[in-house]
Amino acid sequence: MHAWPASEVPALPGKGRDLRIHDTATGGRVTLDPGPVARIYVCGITPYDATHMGHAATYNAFDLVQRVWLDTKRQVHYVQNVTDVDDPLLERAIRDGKDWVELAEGETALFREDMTALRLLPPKHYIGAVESIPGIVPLVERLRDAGAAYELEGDIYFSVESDPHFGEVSHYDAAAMKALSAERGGDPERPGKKNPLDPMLWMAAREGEPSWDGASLGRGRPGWHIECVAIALDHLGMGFDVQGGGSDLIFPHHEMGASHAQALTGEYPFAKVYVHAGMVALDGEKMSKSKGNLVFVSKLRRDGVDPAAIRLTLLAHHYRADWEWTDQVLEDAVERLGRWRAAVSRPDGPSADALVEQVREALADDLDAPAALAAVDRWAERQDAEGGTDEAAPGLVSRTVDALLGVAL
Ligand code: 5CA
Ligand code: ZN
Repeated sequence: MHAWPASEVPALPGKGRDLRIHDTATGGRVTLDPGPVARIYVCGITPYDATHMGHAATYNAFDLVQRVWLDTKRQVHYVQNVTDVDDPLLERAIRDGKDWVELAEGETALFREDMTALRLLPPKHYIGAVESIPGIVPLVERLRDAGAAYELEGDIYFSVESDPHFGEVSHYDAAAMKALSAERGGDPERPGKKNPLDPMLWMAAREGEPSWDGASLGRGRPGWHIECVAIALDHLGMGFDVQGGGSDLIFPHHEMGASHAQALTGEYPFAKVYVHAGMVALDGEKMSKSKGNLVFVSKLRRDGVDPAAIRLTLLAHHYRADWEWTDQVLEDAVERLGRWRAAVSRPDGPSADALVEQVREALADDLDAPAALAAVDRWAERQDAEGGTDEAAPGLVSRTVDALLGVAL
C-alpha cells in the first residue's frame, strides 16, 4: 500500500537528545539507544470510521518519537499496518450496505489525507493485512508444526503457554486478561480451547465472509495479532526499538503479538520497549468507533479548522494521559497558534538558542509536549513584552516548532 507524502523536516543547529520513554513492559523509563537506523512499528487503523481524535492523538505521539530520532541524525525505519479485513469492518460494511473492500479503501484514503494535513510523517512501509496473507500462512503453519498452535473445528489457535514470557508486556492478572480478551476480539468462553485466553491465528472460512487460500490451513483469514507480527518481522525483524499504539492495545494485542513472535523465533524480546498512548474521550467515554462518540479530523477540516490548531490541541496533552476532547481545548489551541504566528512574523526578537534546547529536552523526557509548548509560549510572551534584536530568532523558532512538533507557523 502507498503511504502519504512527507512534509519537509528542517534541520536544526546542534544535535538532538536521546529519548527516555516510559516502557509498559517494565513499568519504568528507558533510555533508548537505537543504532543509526531506529526501528518502530505502530499499529494502524481498522479502516471503517477514520480518522477520529483518538487515532490522531496516538499517531501524533509516535510522530514525536520519529522527530526526536531524526533530530539525532538517525534514519527511522517506521512500519505501520492497516487492518483492512476484520470482524467490525465486515459488520459495518453489511450495516451500511457497502462493499467491504470499498469501505476500507475509502476510509484509508481519508486517513492518508488527514495524516498529511496534520503533518504526521508517513511510515516507510504502509502495509495492509490482506496483502500480507501469503506471508502469514507459513508463520501459522510453523507455529502449528512446532506445537505452539492447535486446531479447533477447523480454526487454528495459538497456545499462550508456548511462550515462557507470556504476560510480560501487560502484567495483567488472569481475571483482567480474560475480561479484556472478551472485550477486544477474543473468545475466552469458546469450549474446547486449551486456555481461554488462546487467540485465533487462522479462522476457517465462514459462509458469506471473504476467505483466502491458506495452504495446509485450508481457506480462511488470519487472526488479528499474527497480522501485525508478520508485517513487523518481515520489515523490522526481532528486537526492534519501539512497538507502539494506544493503551487499548496493551492486552491482548501487544501481549499476544510478542508471544507469537517469541514462540516463532525462539528469540526475546519482540520489541525492546512497548509504548502506549492514553485514550481520548468525548462526553466522558473513550472515543470509539463502536460507540460512535467521535470527533473527526476530516469534519473539523471541512469546517475550516486549521490542521495546525488540531495538532496543537493534541500536543497540549501529555501522550500518556487520558483526556477529554472539548470545544474549549480546540479554542485554546487556535488562540495559541495565533499568538505564535504573530510572534514569529516579526523581523527580529529575543534569542531562541535556549528555546531549541528546551524543546529538545522536553521531548526527550518521555515526549513531554506540554512542556515544549510552554517553552514556546514563554518565548512568544517575551517577544510580545520586550521584543529583541536577534534577526535569526523568529526563523529559528519556526523551524524548531516545525521540525520537532510538526506545526507549520
Ligand atoms: N487496527 C488495530 C491495530 S492493529 C486498531 O486498533 N485499529 S483502531 O482503528 O481501532 O485504532 C487505531 C489506533 O488508534 C490504535 O493504536 C488505537 O490504540 C488508537 N486509538 C483508538 N481509539 C483511541 C482513543 N479513543 N484515544 C487514543 N487512541 C485511540
Ligand atoms: Zn496491530
